Amino acid sequence: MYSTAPLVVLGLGANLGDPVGQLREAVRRLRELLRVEAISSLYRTAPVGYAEQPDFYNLVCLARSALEPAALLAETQRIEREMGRERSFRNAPRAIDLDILAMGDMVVDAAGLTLPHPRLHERGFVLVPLAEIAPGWRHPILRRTAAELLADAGELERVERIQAFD
Ligand code: PH2
Ligand code: MG
Ligand code: MG
Repeated sequence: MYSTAPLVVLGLGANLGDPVGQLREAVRRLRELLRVEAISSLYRTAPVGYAEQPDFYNLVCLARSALEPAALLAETQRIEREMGRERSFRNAPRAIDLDILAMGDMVVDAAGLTLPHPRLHERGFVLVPLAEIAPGWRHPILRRTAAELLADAGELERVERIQAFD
């Protein structure tokens, strides 16, 4: 048992419909599920991977949860489903995407969930908001902080801060 529930890092993204409204609704639902401790600013970001799609709106959320990784994944997938997420192809546009990026210093390699997220250190839409709210957060495998990962990441996609989220 943890005396304090592990720190969960969640990445949220949307680029269909009313992306900002959907991010607000997703955060509202996350607050029912776990103890949200910090939310980054809202960012508008160029799509990574499949480029022929609208810009994304992204943010990162820090929370505490005693749920096991598989249980938390089931809950985040339920929220995605309830919010009308349709799964088509990898990196496709989406109404809402809730990614578990890390849970404490857990290292998990299971079907459907890899922790920490294998590409988080390459993505501006994760590193910029994460370094904003938790510059000293340390990657459980790379042992580098969010600020160090951002400084070392080289050229990243366009990431534009829009506004404080709440
Ligand atoms: N999510 C992806 C693929 N590409 N690009 C940006 N800018 N933001 C995202 O959230 C994102 C992406 C897969 O989930
Ligand atoms: Mg994603
Ligand atoms: Mg996802």
